[in-house]
Amino acid sequence: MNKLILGLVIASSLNVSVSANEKDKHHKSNNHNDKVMNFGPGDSYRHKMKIKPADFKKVKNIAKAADDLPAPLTRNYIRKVEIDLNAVEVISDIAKGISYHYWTFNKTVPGPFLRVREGDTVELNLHNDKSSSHSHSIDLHAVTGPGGGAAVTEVEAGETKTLTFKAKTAGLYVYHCASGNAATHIANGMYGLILVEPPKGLSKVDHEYYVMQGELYTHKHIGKMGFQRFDSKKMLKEKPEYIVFNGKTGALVDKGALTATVGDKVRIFMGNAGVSRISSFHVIGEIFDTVYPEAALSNPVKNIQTTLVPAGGATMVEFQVDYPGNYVLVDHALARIDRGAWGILSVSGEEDDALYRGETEHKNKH
Ligand SMILES: [Cu+2]
Repeated sequence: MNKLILGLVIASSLNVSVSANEKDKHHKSNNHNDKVMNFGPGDSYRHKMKIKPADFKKVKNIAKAADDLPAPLTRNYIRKVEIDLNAVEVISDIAKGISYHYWTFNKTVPGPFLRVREGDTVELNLHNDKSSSHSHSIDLHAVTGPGGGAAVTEVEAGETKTLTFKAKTAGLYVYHCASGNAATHIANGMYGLILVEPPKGLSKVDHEYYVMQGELYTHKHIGKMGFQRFDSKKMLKEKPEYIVFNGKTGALVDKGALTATVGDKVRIFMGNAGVSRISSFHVIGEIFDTVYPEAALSNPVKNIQTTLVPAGGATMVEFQVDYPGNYVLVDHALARIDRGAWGILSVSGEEDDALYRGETEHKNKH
């Protein structure tokens, strides 16, 4: 395949036109006089939005709750599943006093956890809210076909389109907006996970949780108060100001913490939206009994400390909790916890001295 054809195929799979008209339509507020080149298909990363925060809906808490996901499927047959997703741009807080123009599926980051069975036919209706400043689309990594669905779901503000696909392969997959510039749409919050359960389902556990790592590229440095604009140059340099679990700093702390009781089996569906950083997922004070590397459900491995989650990938981890206390979920590239990449699993129950105990020097003298 020559270079030109390859470029067009990529552009069409991202469902973005390379024509000047189309670019103008999607990026009315961009400054196209800048002569800086970029080499990707479709719209430029040089995204200079000038929005009025007052024009968008406010969302009090952008974070998707870690326990907000559908229960395991109980049926043993395939069926047609209908899913409605809304692309909605909102204003919400990265941290107290630091607000941002998030682009979302259904007003949370990550978007809804989708759960279907291998062999199901999925009819996905994507609606773009009339207030949106951009067109949006969806690419589900569970889909086999051009753009993972993005080629048929590019929706302008106020529009709805339907993608029908067969969930042919069990696994845990990332979905995200793929409208040009795709990295920009992901960085602004348009991502989530879809689980395609194998025919026999997953093993029974006491708790399932939904966690996704993502990055925020704000124009001012981390901690700067006030409304923060998206900074496309920082994104190109792969230098996020915030790296967070479930959309914002502190999303999985205090009331957002994951919970369990000693003896419980816990499963975490963990995805990484990126757009740049690979996550080294770890729970401090725990060993994963079972990890499904890169979320390949057929190839579990045992007794893992830290597992990689690629940008645009996922993993599934399972472990029994044996001792009460707070266990910290992290990206073990640990400087990132200061950018927000951490959460808490709070375990209640009986202490087991044989498993873990602390003794002070004072105690030892008696
Ligand atoms: Cu989008």
